[in-house]
Amino acid sequence: MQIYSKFRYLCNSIFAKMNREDFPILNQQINNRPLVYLDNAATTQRPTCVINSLSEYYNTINSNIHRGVHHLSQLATSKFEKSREAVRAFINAKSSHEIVFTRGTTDSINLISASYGKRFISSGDEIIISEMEHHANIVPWQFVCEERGAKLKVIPIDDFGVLDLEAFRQLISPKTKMVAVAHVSNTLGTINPIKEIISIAHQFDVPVMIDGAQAISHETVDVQVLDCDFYCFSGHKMYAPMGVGVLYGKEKWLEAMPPYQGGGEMIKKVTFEHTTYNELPFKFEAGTPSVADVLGLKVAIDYINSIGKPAIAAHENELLAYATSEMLKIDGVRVIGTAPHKSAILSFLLDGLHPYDVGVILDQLGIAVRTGHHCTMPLMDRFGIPGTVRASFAMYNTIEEVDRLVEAVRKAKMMLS
Ligand code: C6P
Repeated sequence: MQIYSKFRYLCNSIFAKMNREDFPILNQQINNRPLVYLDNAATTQRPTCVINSLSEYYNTINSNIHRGVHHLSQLATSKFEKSREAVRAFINAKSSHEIVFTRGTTDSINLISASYGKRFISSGDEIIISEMEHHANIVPWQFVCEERGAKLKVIPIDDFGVLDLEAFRQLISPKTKMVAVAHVSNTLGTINPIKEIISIAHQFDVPVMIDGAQAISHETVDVQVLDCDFYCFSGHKMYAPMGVGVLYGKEKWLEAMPPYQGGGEMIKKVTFEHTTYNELPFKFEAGTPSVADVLGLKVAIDYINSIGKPAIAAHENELLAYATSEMLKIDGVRVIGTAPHKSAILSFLLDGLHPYDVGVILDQLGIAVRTGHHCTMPLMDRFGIPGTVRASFAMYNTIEEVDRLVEAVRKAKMMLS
């Protein structure tokens, strides 16, 4: 508390409490204690307006889209396309044709890697990722490498969890056909210098795909300013329903890439001899999408905009700074991920204790954190650790909850040592 004035503490609490009222799930007891939900990097909770939008859709609109002349189908279609426009504006894409709805980040990256790989990657080519990538931004590229005879190259990181840009400059070459990196690391919280990475890659005419899963609810994302070629994210990490994600792609790439899946909606004309494909973005949206979730995504975007991303980020940064300084006061705590530019993620270990055991005690005390490798096994190998305990913050978390976390970690240490 010394470095946090009472005034800042109070302001932080008021901001979180105003938001908390919108999230009914937070108002419950887990193991006889008020829930402290600090697993927001895995999935955020949904505000009432998003939850209500789902039942409203099924109660009053439910219909398939782009198919019917009847009223409900037209209503659903028009709302679906309004969501696309809301996403376009949210990330400032040039055109709504560049917004493809998917099931989530994993689905978006698989779409890009399979489709781009088929058209643009051949034997001897190279794909660059980083040492801090989530499995969703490793394995799909390994598939491509295996299929096309290409090679995966990895940008190393330093002990703070910062990308080695010099090493990146050395890795990129005329053989490079794609650079795919996270905007924010889900395990370390590092905010990567993606604008610089994109600019370096573009000097070699190499496109860049950004995995924005952990950035989208914290960072202001402007795909035109970034000049990224692809940007992927999931709705469920930004207060929207599970089951919807976004792939942004520059029109020139999406036009040049072949469809990912075949089926209804992605075609223009089908005969047994030959099929032609629909225009963007429908070429990449085969089959019936999760309409209710897509509509819910717009409600979540409106909700975030009504609070303001900069205000949300400022609040979370305050929580992160406070949590980090309080946690480091505990003997034997080691923070994994100490980059100067970090988002709302605090990964740590307690000397000699397995993260899983710590997580179980925290759960008994009503605190939800994630433990383990966080789908970043190569990163765990880099640090020579089995996993971490990860607390991740959102707009509704309070300083008091950080105090509860720190107190619980002290208790876990006492019980397990
Ligand atoms: N990370 C976490 O607890 P999906 O599952 O498709 O919505 O998102 C995958 C994904 C891709 N990239 C990054 C950087 C991510 O953090 C995630 C999801 C969650 O860290 C669940 S493993």
